[in-house]
Amino acid sequence: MEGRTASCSRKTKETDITLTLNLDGQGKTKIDTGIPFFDHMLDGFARHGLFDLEVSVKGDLEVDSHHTIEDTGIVLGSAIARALGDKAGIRRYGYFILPMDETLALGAVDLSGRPYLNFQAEFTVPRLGGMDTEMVREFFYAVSYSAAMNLHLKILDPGNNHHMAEALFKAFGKSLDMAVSEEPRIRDVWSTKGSL
Ligand SMILES: [Mn+2]
Repeated sequence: MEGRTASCSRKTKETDITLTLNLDGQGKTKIDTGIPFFDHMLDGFARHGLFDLEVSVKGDLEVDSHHTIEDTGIVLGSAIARALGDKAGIRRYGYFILPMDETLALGAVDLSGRPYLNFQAEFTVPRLGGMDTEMVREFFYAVSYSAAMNLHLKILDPGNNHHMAEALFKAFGKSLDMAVSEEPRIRDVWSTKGSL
């Protein structure tokens, strides 16, 4: 299936990342970041956004999870921007309220070209598997500025920390899926400025 696809790679002394994203996929994933919990989060994002996502990361996990997760966010944001191109004919805005048992998460996206993250979630454990919970925010911050998107993520009802992290990744996937989807009534870019 043809689709809006981008492949990006990035190599530094801290991480070596290759990533392929198809915005018009079917939720197929092949993810190996070296952090199984982070793989689980990226899988939830792609599977529920109906994106095809392949990610391979060799990061300095002997230090901690920081560089691996932040840099994966940078590369994912770049791939989103590249796959979107000039953003003609897309909805631009997307939102979702995602329940996960007791937990309720809100996601809202504007593919505005202006990076901004509003993140409100308070974790009560320092780590989930091999992923530091403070890296959930850092990941989405990296995605937001790298893709130049306005991203709001908020836990409306807190609960289990695994549920909160997973609900945020899935809410982001569902919101982004709506924002990148095609609006047949719009032929050009949906902005009074004429560009996004
Ligand atoms: Mn889970």
